[in-house]
Amino acid sequence: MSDGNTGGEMLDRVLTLEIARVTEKAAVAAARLRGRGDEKAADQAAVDAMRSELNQLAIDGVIVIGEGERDEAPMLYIGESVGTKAGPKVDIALDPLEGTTVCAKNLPNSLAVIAMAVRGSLLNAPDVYMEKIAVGPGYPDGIVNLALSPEENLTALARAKGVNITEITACILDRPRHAQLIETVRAAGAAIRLIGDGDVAGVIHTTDSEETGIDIYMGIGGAPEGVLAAAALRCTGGQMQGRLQLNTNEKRARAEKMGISDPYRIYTAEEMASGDVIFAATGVTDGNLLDGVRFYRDRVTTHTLVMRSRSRTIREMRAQHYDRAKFTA
Ligand code: VTB
Repeated sequence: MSDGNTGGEMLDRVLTLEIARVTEKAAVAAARLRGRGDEKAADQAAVDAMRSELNQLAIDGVIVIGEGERDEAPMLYIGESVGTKAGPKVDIALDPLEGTTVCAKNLPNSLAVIAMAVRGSLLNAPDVYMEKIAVGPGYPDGIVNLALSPEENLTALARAKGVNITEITACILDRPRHAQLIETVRAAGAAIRLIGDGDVAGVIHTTDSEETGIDIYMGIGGAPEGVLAAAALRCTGGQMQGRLQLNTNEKRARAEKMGISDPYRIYTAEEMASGDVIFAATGVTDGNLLDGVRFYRDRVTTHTLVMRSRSRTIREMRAQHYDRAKFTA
């Protein structure tokens, strides 16, 4: 698995183009069920489409972050093998429909997402919560740190950006568990963009703060989404930390089975997704970074972001697909 560069194990660069089909298919399937108030149906459609496309890829893949543990998810479960096997051994993290609720309500920023890395490079995180903090590229190392208070992080960020803290905007999931955090951030003087769902998009938004208006992502969301966001950040630059919320014996035991011995460990983006990582996301509903799927009389259009950590290439792909569903069904 070489693309001609030297040093470290690498993924075949062709995968950076092939991977787009996987999220495109999932996004189109979910988008057909956009705004219908049925989260399960939209999610299932995305899962089916992603799985069938993934199984056509020339990879020997194992799902590390997927739809759940084997007994709770019939498809794309953790440990499932995917791909034709005739290709490189890779770890896969995916979320066929990140932001199921926003998709069901047809609100912004639901995505179909996947990340791929050399086998053994993605953190095997249990499906628990993770506390996260992330900023975009261009700041000194260690500018944000989960061991510090939200005020300290915001102050350090404002100083590094050369602005007053009142010019900083934090993105936070709108949840009752964040009441204290929200109060603290506002008291410190920063503004907040509250989002209903979709913290992978929230983290990615920090990487292009001029475009999105978001400087920092803070708060507690899903751990699987944390690993996906870390994979994205490895490709764009930026810094992220995550700490699993292992607050019961049961959760600690589950984590231990997955090889996590220190329940309080703070992980950097590099520790959650190391080595050569490829990341792709296709918009399902319209969002700040990606347009959603559009349906026309005879075609469907998709908007996809494909990134690779090793080369730091960020590609935006707009595709037109002939709408077979309408003409051959
Ligand atoms: C976040 C968000 C997801 O779960 O991770 C969130 O990014 C966390 O869980 O889109 P709660 O909904 O329980 O707060 C989602 O909303 C759904 O997976």
